[in-house]
Amino acid sequence: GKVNKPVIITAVDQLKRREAIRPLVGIIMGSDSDLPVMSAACKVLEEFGVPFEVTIVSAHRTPHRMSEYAIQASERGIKTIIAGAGGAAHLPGMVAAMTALPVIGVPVKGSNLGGVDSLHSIVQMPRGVPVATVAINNSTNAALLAIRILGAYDNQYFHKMQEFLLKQEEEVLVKADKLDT
Ligand code: RP5
Repeated sequence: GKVNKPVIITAVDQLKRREAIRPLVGIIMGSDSDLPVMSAACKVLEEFGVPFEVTIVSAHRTPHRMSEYAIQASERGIKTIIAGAGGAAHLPGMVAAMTALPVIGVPVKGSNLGGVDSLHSIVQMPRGVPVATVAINNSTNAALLAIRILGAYDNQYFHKMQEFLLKQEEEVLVKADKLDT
């Protein structure tokens, strides 16, 4: 009889539906359990008005989706990839191995080893394949770094980053002032 083949929706099929966004930053993560940590990066990119996409790509559970994503990211106009993963956090490194785009890794804190496992998995890359690694669970900094990368060739983002830094400094000075009085 006729066997129904499973419909495989590939990462690129899925993302093509969102083509209108023309994302510059791709946020990927190993599992939906990483979303609470990675959503801070989405928030920052939203605030800076950077078009981005976000999806789940797992190095271990969806290796084919991962290679497809990494290989096609640059052709789709992505300029920087932020990859979050916990535990045996191979996603950022494997994606960096398959694209010439800059990859920023976010070590996600799991339950047993406090995120040091993820940190070491992401930061200890071999010579030749760098991953820019931020602090454990600090996807905010991953987004800020991605915006700095965009800002190096796009004045719009460079100026927004300058404004952000001034505002941040001002906020701390106001706090210091309050404490002093
Ligand atoms: C990694 O394993 C994911 O990035 C996640 O941080 C961790 C646990 O994943 P789940 O078992 O919660 O799906 O692949």
